[in-house]
Amino acid sequence: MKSLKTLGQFIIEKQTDFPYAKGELSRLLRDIGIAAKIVNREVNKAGLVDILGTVGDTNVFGENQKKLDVYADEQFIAALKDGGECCFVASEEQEEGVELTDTGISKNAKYIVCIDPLDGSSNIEVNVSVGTIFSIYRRISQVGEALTQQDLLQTGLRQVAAGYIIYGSSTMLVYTTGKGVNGFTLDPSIGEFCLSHPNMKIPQQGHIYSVNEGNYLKFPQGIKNYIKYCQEEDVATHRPYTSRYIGSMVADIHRNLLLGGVFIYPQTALQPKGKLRLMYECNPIAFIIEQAGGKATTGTERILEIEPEELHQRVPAILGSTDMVNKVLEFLEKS
Ligand code: P6P
Repeated sequence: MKSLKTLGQFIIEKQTDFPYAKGELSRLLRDIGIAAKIVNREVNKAGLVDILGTVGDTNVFGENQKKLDVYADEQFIAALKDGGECCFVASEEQEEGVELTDTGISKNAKYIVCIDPLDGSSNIEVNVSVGTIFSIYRRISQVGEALTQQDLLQTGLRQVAAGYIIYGSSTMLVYTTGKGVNGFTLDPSIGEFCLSHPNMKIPQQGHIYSVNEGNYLKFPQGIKNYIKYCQEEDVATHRPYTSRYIGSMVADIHRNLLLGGVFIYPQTALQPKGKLRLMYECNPIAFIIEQAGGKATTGTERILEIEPEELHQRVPAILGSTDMVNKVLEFLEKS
């Protein structure tokens, strides 16, 4: 009988990876896992009108019905506040971010969390997998000092941990602390995330390309040429390239991580910086992909090396199997 290893046990076991750690990062990851279970419960109920009602209604408990992404944002912020290890949360749902140091137990907290609490939430009403993406930094300023822009706008290389939760046919938490990528599947019968995908590695080559081809006419010529290459390659080598695009970044990335593939959200004429956010979509996913042996670039620079200029900035993204990302770069360079 294979032994069951829960997320909590795994985090404690891996604490030795950080000789100076005093357990704060372990507790922070635990807090994220707790919020993920709470959000998972509500995401799985979404659509059951008699329980959740629609936005603006009051639910059976008489509470005003919130949009699920607002609900998720509140749950993650509450869990981070109660856990006491996080001093600031930058969230897709919060224009300015939330400082937690004024709440007693967090005043000595040294971690900053950037989070997209429910990415792809527009897919909920059509029952498509959605996700949470998180990125963790250590504050640069001293505990007790005021937080600075330097604390909040660190390059992706300075992440101490990053991960995502995918609320799909099963709910999984996938994360890295820079020592590889591990995946945990929620076992609802015991309410625990259990290690199901140890040491995840993305295949060097794949045959899945993920891009919103509805934007094709607005793509840079190199991206258009790459898409045509995938289709022609199909005929020449009879190795079918498959276009798979869910419109939920976590779901597309998770599939490509397991099977191999490349996810592309380039700049377009209408979105010159692309659509995806650097701090809480591209940096954490880039950390995961690189730790799994893949590559993550904007098309001109490594995503993890970008010097952020503002909390919600957008960047173009080409992420996934190294050979496929390099092929996209080849077409971009040629054009
Ligand atoms: P489009 C969801 O809104 C999201 O931020 C990502 O999860 C997803 O990959 C992307 O946008 C989809 O964008 O323009 O293709 O609908």
